[in-house]
Amino acid sequence: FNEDPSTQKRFRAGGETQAPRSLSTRAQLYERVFPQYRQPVEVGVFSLDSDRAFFNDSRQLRYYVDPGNKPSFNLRDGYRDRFIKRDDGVKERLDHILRWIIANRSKLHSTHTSSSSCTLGVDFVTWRGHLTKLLTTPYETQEGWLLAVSKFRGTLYMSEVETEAARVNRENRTERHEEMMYWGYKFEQYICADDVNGVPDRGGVVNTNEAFCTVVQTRLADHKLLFSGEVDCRDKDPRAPPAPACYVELKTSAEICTPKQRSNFHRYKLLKWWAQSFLPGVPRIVAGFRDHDGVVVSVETFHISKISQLIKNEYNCWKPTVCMNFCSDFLSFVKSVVKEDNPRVVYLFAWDPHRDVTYTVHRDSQYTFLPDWYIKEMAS
Ligand code: 0WD
Ligand code: CA
Repeated sequence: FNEDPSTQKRFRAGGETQAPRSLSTRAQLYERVFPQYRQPVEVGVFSLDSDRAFFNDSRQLRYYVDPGNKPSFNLRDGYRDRFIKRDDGVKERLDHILRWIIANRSKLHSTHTSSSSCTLGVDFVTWRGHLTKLLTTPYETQEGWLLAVSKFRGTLYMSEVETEAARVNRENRTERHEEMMYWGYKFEQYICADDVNGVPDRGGVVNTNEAFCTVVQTRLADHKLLFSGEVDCRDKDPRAPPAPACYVELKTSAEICTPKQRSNFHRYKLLKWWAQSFLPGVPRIVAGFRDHDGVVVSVETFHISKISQLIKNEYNCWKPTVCMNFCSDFLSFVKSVVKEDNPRVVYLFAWDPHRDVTYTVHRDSQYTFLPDWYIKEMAS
């Protein structure tokens, strides 16, 4: 925390407290022992169907079918005629997770809280993707973020707000970029079967509304976390370990031809891949390396537990401990700032590369994100 007392603010909410004004993101400040990160436990799952409707079950779970090392996948196939793209202008915020919480409230109470019956028994509720952004922040030089936080019945809900820059990028993507975003989903279709004994249907429609999500509970230092993340597929062997250890993350990336490309892959891409899968305890990533024409030239498996070894030869490379300590300190910062328990009040945490994290407070504004149906349901 920035300890300059001249810039500290005082808050009046449930007693007087002093909260720091900002948080540094300089990597060196977070080089200390790895914080406690409890083995993530899957506490539930949910599915979103082809119309983006929520189901409290695993109907969208798919099964991994080994493609071998040198498959012939054309990722461009179907882009024009067999692709239904989710409208990414629609902001769903935490809604699907909140639906899951309502459907599974009793489960959360009985297994994870001992006393108070009106709280969820967790400090933070968020998407895994938001935590991934926090983990990579000390090394990020391109894109900033905005995270809206509201406290409701003792739990801090954290939901991303699209930055102005991200909106401009989204609304001005090139045709090439639009198509390349499809390639990752097409790769999933080549690898995944809908049924445990089935085979992938490469002639089917790719519909990015469909999703299978795991809900996990864990603890980072003294922060109890409940978050959800989308899972691509699972090991189809019934003897595979229980979730999340049976899950497989699928990725595509440009083929690596030069030492410079290999170094960039280690320094930038593996950081994001590691952070995303480490958080929910997904143990492996299967990556398809593709050429400029969207043809997969090789497939490689990355074990999350081996990634930190793999990158150690890179000069000035990222460190998992920095990512986790920064995230832990950010969550402490949020706890110290967000004092008013009121779903209509949003504390907006903002970060731009080469800057500190700062925040502003908003009452009954465009940023309020906890829906009335959730507030009502929790009150009953
Ligand atoms: O509206 C938003 N700003 C967001 C919505 C941001 C983050 C997530 N979401 C929602 C989406 O509904 C999606 O179903 O959360 C779900 C995924 O959550 P997550 O697992 O926390 O997100 P993340 O780890 O960033 O992404 C996991 C996968 C991606 O796979 P790759 O391999 O590309 O990392 O979820 C997909 C994508 O396949 N995905 C999305 N799908 C639909 N809409 C989105 C999105 N906005 N973001 C990622
Ligand atoms: Ca993926």
